[in-house]
Amino acid sequence: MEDKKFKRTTVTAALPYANGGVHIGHLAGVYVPADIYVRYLRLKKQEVMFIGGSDEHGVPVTIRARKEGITVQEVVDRYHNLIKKSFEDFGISFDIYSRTTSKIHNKFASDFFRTLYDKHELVEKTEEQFCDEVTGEFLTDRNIVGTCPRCGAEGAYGDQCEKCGATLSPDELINPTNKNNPGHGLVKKATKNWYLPLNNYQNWLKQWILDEHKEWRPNVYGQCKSWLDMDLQPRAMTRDLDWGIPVPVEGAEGKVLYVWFDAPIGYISNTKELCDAQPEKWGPWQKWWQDPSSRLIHFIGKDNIVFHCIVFPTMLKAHGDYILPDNVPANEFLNLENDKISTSRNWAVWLHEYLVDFPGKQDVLRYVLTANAPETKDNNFTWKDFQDRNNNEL
Ligand code: B3M
Ligand code: ZN
Repeated sequence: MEDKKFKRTTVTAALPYANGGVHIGHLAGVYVPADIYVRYLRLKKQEVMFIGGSDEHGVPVTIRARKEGITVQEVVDRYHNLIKKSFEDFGISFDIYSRTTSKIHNKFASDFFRTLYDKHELVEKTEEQFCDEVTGEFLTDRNIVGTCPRCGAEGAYGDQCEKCGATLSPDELINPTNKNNPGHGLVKKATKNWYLPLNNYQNWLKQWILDEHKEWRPNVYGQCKSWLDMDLQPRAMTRDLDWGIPVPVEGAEGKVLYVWFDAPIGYISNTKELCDAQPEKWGPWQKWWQDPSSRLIHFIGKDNIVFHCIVFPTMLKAHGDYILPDNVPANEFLNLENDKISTSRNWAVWLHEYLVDFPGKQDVLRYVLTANAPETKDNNFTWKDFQDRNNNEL
């Protein structure tokens, strides 16, 4: 991954949701490979910045708050601090690890939205959306559950059935109801939101990815291709929620920026935070995001491909001042003892617990997760394999 036309590399690692700790699946898929790459560039004396941070908006943190009976702010404070500390103790060498509830980020994301809005790059649309019949709150796809129309499983989400993997829309669910208030019925109400017209960028995306980035990993390229072979639809960049960054437009009271709009901008605002704090070391933030001699690389898990390869680049392109990712290495998933890792089922090896149970053994975990990295297919972590590799290989 080297090229004479680039002078420096801007490396991002997906921002974990601050709704729980970080587990071995996150580490193997994103943070360990990103850290290895960054350390390699530093050893080669290349100019590099490694950006991380917590994703503190979105539905997952609000669900966690309801579950634990605490405020959303308490949730994000708790998990941001936990994640930040465990990355530090584990040795993921971020140059900055900040958060999307920061003031800098709030303003940055808000200004970014306003720029797209002022350039008429966003389309205003009023649509019918599901809301709770009793409380009147609008529900995101994730907060709607019902019976899966494909496999008949109960508890399928409005966007996906976890049992059979089908992609769904809330309209397809049988007996849809509010996930957080299971007794409540749903009704539809009209609401205005602002959409990013991905359809207008489809030809450009096809050329940029399918023609100009054939070197991307097959899993990434393949997923992009299957998206781009269909007709892209405008995607709402605002939501009727009370947790998030307010939409900076008149007539948008009670609406916030879509989490997938604000979170990737977090990479940029975190860069700005670092550059503002140490200008002599890092220079202006624009150097890392707007200078064509900077190479942008996003390390992510496979479930984030569409957002980093299609949605965020379209935002950057529509804005007009930004470079685009040169590569988006995405890994497959790591299973634990042959079962899918799951935060909600608490089936995971949590980094903060590992650090307590195996003091001083950071490198053993790094080694095992690297030797067994889920690069081309889903892989499996077992304690037996961990033990064998430690005893026979290290
Ligand atoms: N927080 C999803 C995830 O943790 C999301 C990534 C944001 S990266 C800008 O998988
Ligand atoms: Zn199903």
